[in-house]
Amino acid sequence: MTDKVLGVILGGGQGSRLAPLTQTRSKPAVPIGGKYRLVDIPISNCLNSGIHRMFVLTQFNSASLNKHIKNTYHFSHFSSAFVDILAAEQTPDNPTWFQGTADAVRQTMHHLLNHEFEYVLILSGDQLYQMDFNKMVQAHIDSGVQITLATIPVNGKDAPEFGILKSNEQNIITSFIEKPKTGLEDWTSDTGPEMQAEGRNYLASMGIYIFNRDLLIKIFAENADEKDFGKEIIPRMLNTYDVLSYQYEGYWTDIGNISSFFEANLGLTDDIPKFNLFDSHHNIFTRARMLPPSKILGTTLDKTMIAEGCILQAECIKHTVIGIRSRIGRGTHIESCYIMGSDKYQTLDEIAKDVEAGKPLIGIGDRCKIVNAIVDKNCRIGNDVQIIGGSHLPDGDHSLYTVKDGIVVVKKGAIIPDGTVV
Ligand code: ADQ
Ligand code: ADP
Repeated sequence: MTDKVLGVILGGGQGSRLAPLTQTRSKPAVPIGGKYRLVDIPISNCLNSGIHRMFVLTQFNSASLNKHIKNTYHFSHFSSAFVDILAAEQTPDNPTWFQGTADAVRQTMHHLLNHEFEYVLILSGDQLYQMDFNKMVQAHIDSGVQITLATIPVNGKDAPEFGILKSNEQNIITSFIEKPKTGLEDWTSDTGPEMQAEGRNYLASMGIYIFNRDLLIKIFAENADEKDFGKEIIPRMLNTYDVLSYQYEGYWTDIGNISSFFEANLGLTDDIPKFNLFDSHHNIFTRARMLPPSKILGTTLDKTMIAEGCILQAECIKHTVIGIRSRIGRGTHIESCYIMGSDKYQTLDEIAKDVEAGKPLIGIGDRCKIVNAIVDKNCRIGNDVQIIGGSHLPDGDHSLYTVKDGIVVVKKGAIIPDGTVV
């Protein structure tokens, strides 16, 4: 059945809500969980569900995204599987970038139609979840509809962030409103006793859609000005077609901004994380790197996930995700951080030269204290540096770091001199 499905992953608009992590890379390439990239999540969900053909639509085509996809997703010559990136391209008909989610699919439709498929599964690139799409495709086919929307119960605080809908007893959507700012009380649904007990009384769109191929072609031909699925296409389709609500109740979170990205990463260190990387039925795939095991010298570790190839001499690391090839010096304390790691090790020669020139080495130096921070890749943090995020810090963008919601984000490749205090 999933042979008939083509996956389309919306890799992101400008990614401004994830800046500065998206300053030099496209959103799907943002590193998550110490060794993965955001795009690995929807791709892994597709592969685990038997959907082996997919496109990643992205606003700009970064070298790192290409390299990651090319080096990670290899399939047998005898299979039809592929993961291809389609970046916004100028053509005589389309002089502009993608103008929204639907416009991204419309502009790339000629590439999609080169493949045989009956259903297209449209996914967001910035969500953390482990979902079996087989069940959703089966529900779509069984109900005989031409459009299905994955939905999830949410509480009143979160509801204004999402498309909110109501459905009838057959789960056919009767009304839909994109991100309602007022009048929420009219939008409650019967989400079932378990969800209601958690106060989750609103049915939200997960931004995951199945369309029948022919219908999607027709929609794009007839509605050339509609740029967005949530704002335009879905609300209008309800008048003409039956749109099924496929209710999902597993863990799902949108990681569109710095604070949700930070929480999603630190959440991986929980005793039983809601997003479970240790679940062998829902593997998250990524690039296999030939890195040595991590080496730890005298560090006290608690609630910490450490990727491969690290050298840790720190005093203490708590509630933190440490990414590949991280190097952390003696006497350093790290708490509630996501340290992304680096792309390479320095040679002994390079280290000697940097020491002579008084330049901090790649990694984090000695006697530092870093709390509530994201440290992007390839940073050089000197000795005796203090970076303490928290609600006392005002939001703002500085040359080496940005503060958002009290979280300090040290920019990729930043060189933070010895003794700096943030
Ligand atoms: P949002 O997530 O706010 O709401 P949007 O910002 O349009 O919607 O993004 C959806 C996905 O498409 C994201 O992965 C985003 O990165 C990507 N995307 C956005 N613009 C793009 C572009 N120009 N090119 C390529 N990719 C692009 C949507 C729905 C809501 C629903 C939420 C659930 O509109 O109804 O509740 O998703 O998260
Ligand atoms: P990002 O993770 O920030 O998107 P890239 O993916 O572009 O960055 O860079 C990661 C890859 O680039 C690594 O796999 C590494 O092989 C290579 N790379 C980056 N910088 C260097 C460097 N200074 N020396 C060698 N390889 C590098």
